[in-house]
Amino acid sequence: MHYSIENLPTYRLTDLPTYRLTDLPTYRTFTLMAEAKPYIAHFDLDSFFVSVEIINNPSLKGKPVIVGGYERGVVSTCSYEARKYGVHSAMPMKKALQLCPHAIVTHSSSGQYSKYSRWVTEIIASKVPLFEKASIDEFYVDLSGMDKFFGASKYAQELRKIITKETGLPISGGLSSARFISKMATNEAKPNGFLQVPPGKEKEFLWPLAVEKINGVGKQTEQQLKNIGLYTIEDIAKTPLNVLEAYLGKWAESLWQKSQGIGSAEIETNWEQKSMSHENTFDKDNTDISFLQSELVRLTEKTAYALRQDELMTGCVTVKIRYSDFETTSRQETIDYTALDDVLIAKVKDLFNKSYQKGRPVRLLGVRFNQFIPITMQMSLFDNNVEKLNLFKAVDDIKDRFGTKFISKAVSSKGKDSEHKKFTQHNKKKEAE
Ligand code: TTP
Ligand code: MG
Ligand code: MG
Repeated sequence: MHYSIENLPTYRLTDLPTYRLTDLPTYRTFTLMAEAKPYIAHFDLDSFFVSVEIINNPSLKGKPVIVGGYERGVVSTCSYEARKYGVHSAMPMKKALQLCPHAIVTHSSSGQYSKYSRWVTEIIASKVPLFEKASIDEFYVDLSGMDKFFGASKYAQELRKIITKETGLPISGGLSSARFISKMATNEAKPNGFLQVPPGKEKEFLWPLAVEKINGVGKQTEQQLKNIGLYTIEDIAKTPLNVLEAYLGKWAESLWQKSQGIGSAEIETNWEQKSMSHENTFDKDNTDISFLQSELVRLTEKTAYALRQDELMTGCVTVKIRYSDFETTSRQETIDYTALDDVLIAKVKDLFNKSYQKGRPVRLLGVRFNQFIPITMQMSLFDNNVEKLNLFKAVDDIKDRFGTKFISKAVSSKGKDSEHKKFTQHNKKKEAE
């Protein structure tokens, strides 16, 4: 039988027993003989927000496009054409437009990004048994058990093709024995490429690369490393660990290990099941709507605070109501990924209004979030959400110091319309040129 990714049965993660070659008791004996290594693939959509914008407006294809906030905002992402001018994510918009004055600035509702993100997730879930959604546009896939049948590299590449064919989004990928190497391979392969680092070739791939290419090496560490003359990953690998420790402290060991090509091959499989919730049973059963609503706000703020503490956004909200006779209803809806109190409070109130039977005394209310992904700062640009998120985080810091009791928030979106107008004008001018 010829297997191809097209004729595989479709199955869901949850339908399958979880297996992994490394979990099997016989594995250790097997490794001694065959040096079997895990096959971890990493995939990341290319210039994700821009690619979604291009699907909605194909005339943007091939042009320098920036998705970002308004004047005080920053670049969320930009097309590879704009990257040639030095524009990149998180750059102030003003600077980006100085570098690339003819760029087309665009924005969209985060709903589109969440929708496409979920679509890609579903395709991956239907084709592989073990995967992890690592961010809005990024996935780790364990192909260790598969390589015997299909060839892990062929499988990974076919998966990319299917994703692009079905959704229209370009995606790059990397394959190796460790998560961080696969992610770095993806970065090297971008845009629209694939790179395998075969077992045993890890150092060959890593050593010529600049130190800042290692995931987690930020500007500060990069500078520290360069100050002591370490520019490439090979330089790190050839520095004795104790010397590195003297400069970098604790972080030195994992960095040094990475420079040797050693890193985790674990896939987080329970990310789909994770949830956060708060509920409250009242001293006295209650029918007062304004009291119940204020409780919902309190429970939502508490849960959203926990969400932001873990740097997560949620994609699904559940409201639980238990009536005085113990009858319990739960209503759940998927939403665009968010970590914003006001968005979550509105959804929680909406779910409550849809399911509460007026007049019935309530004994307990509960709010639950699940479907988490790491926070993407510049989600949903229309509502100045970066500013809002930063505001909520600032309030969170005060809560950390003084406790949650004394704090309440006020959110303003002042100035949004005039800034919107300015950028619409910027684009109009560009189109006319
Ligand atoms: P990335 O995968 O980091 O970047 P990208 O997909 O735009 O480009 P590529 O992967 O080809 O290098 O982020 C995914 C999306 O997350 C991105 O399209 C927009 C959003 N994002 C922000 O809003 N702010 C940021 O600072 C970053 C890095 C990403
Ligand atoms: Mg991406
Ligand atoms: Mg990404």
